[in-house]
Amino acid sequence: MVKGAPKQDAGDARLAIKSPKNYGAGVPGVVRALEHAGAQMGLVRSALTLTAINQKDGFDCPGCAWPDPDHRHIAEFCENGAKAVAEEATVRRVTRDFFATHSVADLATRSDHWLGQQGRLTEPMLLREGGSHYEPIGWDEAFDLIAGELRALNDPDQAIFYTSGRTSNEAAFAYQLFVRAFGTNNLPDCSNMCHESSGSALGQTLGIGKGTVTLEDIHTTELVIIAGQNPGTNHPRMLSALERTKANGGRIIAVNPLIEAGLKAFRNPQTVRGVLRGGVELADEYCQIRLNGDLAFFQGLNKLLLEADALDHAFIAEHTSGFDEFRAHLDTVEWADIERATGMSRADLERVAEQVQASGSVIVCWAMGLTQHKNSVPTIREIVNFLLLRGNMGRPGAGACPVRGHSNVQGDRTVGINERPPAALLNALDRRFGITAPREHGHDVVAAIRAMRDGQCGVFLAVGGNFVRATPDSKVTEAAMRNVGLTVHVSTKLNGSHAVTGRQALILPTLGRTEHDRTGGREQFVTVEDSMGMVHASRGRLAPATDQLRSEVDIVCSIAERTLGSDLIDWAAMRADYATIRGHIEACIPGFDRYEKRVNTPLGFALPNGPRDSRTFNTSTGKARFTVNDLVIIDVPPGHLLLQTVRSHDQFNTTIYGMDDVYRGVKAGRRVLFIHPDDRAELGFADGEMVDLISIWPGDAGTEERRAHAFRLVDYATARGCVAAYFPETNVLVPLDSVADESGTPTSKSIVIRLEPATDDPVGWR
Ligand SMILES: Nc1nc2c(c(=O)[nH]1)N[C@H]1C(S)=C(S)[C@@H](COP(=O)(O)OP(=O)(O)OC[C@H]3O[C@@H](n4cnc5c(=O)[nH]c(N)nc54)[C@H](O)[C@@H]3O)O[C@H]1N2
Ligand SMILES: Nc1nc2c(c(=O)[nH]1)N[C@H]1C(S)=C(S)[C@@H](COP(=O)(O)OP(=O)(O)OC[C@H]3O[C@@H](n4cnc5c(=O)[nH]c(N)nc54)[C@H](O)[C@@H]3O)O[C@H]1N2
Ligand SMILES: [Mo]
Repeated sequence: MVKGAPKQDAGDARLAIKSPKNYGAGVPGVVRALEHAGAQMGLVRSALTLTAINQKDGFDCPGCAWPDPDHRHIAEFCENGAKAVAEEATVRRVTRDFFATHSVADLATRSDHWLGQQGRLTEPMLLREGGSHYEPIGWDEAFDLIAGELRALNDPDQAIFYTSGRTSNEAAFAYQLFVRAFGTNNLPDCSNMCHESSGSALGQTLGIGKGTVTLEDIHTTELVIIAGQNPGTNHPRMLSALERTKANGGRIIAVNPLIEAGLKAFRNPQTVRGVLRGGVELADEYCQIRLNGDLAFFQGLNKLLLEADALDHAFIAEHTSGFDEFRAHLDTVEWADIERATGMSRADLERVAEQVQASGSVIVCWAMGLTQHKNSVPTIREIVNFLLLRGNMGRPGAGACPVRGHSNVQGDRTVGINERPPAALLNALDRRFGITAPREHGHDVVAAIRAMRDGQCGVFLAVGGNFVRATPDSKVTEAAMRNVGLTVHVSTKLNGSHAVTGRQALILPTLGRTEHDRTGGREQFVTVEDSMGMVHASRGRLAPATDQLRSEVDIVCSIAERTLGSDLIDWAAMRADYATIRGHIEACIPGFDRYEKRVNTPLGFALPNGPRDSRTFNTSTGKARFTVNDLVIIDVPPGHLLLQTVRSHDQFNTTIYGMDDVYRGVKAGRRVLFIHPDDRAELGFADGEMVDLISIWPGDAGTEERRAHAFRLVDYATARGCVAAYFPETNVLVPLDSVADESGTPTSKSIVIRLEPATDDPVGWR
């Protein structure tokens, strides 16, 4: 073990590497999930909990945002959904005694894995200015403290209000209403680090910042291209949908620098075939593209489709604008550049183009592999060009499918969590509540960190998430957070952000998705929107972790009431009955007509989607827009590599469930760097050697270097020149200023690094 590593990370001393798997899910997956659930919840409670997840009128799985099929299997639950539930339904508790024992300084040395393992938060805790430990505080006192600090600010823009995407529609609407009535649009959210690039690109080109397909479209399409996504780990239920695609005769093309087990094959634990016969092959074609090569990939395909005149001319004429400029631009893109950027040959792309031409309907799915680069917005616009060329928009089995992350991240944006709100929303809020919502745009995540760093933030409040760990440039961000007057976290579990605080800090423990919500003495439910725009109800079924917990709606409305009073907005009514909030949403946001009634059906309802429903495009030209996107190839100096930061199979973002990444063959450790054996040999390292990762970034005062210590090299099937390691350990390497053009998303999937033999320096360990 490397000197200075915190004892909780001793797991890395036992790190073992095996061969990666070549299929996803399957029986071992379920067995592992049950083991994990059993350890957290005890076996009886885990069986009950996992059954509760399967009920149509049960709670929405707090795992990912992939939609539920209409006909669920009795026993359908995915391994990682089970882990997410077990993490929340754990019987372990963090009590006031725990905080008396562990100082904040002590907590700051602990890993997120260790912090999460301590269990559920149980009562509000306050860290006083100059204090060393969190102490218990009553709810009323805590609300008064927040209200007092907010009212004492010179300017509402000195407060920042973060949201993570598990928050319900009801809590999110109340929250953004409070923040705007208070006077700011400083509403950064996890989306800024996630699908913001998709929202920007799709908004400009299609007039809606969301995907345009249904689950049925996935089942019936003739071809799905899955680019920059690892569904086997991050959206396991998508594999059952892809199994149906294949059963219906559809084909799958994977575009990914890593060979991912869950894209190659699927062993469905719920079918005899899956258990006994080795499962279904998924990807018919696996394009092992270079990191950041996707803009070139789609431009190459588009050139080939244009050359072959394999176009839907009628669709282009009737429904699109900008085709001629787009076509003229593609003539200037050179094949040599496409081959260099993708690491693929023209012949490889021709094979893909043939399959596209042979397919009457095509869907492109993508996730973080496409959204977290400097040129992510142009890349996704080029995907739109690709779909438009053959009219793959607004008809069965065709369209764009950004696969969202957090279970309600899409719903949060729909109901107003947006630092750049549309005028229509603000006008609607003004009319209904008699407020004057601010028009000036607020801070996104990166701007929020800059504001804190520069001493412009007095109060930081987060509803969910783990801001300090999820964000880039960990050291800069930690210092920024310490520069704030009061930091407040509404959380279910302890995490790294509770240990890196402002001068005063509050932890407010809240109910999770799985728990009964009897706020105001009545049975409450909440609503959420999945990745495909379906809105449905979620009802918790488990007894709350303690009777001290309050719901997010309760906490948000109580803070609002103390801060603003109730003259204009009746916060108490919203808190007493969430249907009141749904009434407000219906009045202010299009598509929620008869909300209360429609959401109380087993499948919920679909929000309107112009491109999908009627080929209507609410863009500047009133049509779907072809765009011109410049191909710029990242300059990786000799001796350097391009690093992407990914999730292991045992984590949900910053929540680390365990230390294994079974599909990639990693056991009992996380500090690994997946590298192509030829790159490793060329750089003069041995397989298994320990290295430091040093990122380089052209800052204002010359090249900045950032170092992450002690990673073990693992030979792996990754594209040449492209390496991978897990986040959040590598967030220290991502420069704050390295963001995607237009969307501002940190470039967590393309960081230029070099390797050095590991130094013994403990700085940088977590
Ligand atoms: N179990 C579990 N489920 C989750 C999460 C979790 O942490 N754990 N997180 C949730 C959240 S918030 C999100 S946003 C999603 C994330 O879901 P994913 O986007 O699948 O997550 P990542 O692990 O970031 O994987 C990125 C994938 O893109 C590939 N990739 C990276 N760069 C490129 C590139 O330049 N081009 C191409 N073509 N491919 C590239 C990587 O090799 C990898 O397969 O999952 C959600 N679901
Ligand atoms: N380098 C790198 N950085 C990344 C990414 C990457 O791929 N690479 N991915 C980015 C992406 S896609 C995302 S979405 C962000 C994620 O950023 P966040 O959403 O901020 O982070 P999470 O780790 O999902 O948040 C976990 C915490 O949420 C709290 N929590 C869980 N459930 C609830 C609940 O029901 N209510 C409340 N109030 N709190 C709850 C728990 O306290 C838990 O510790 O990270 C981003 N950061
Ligand atoms: Mo995400």
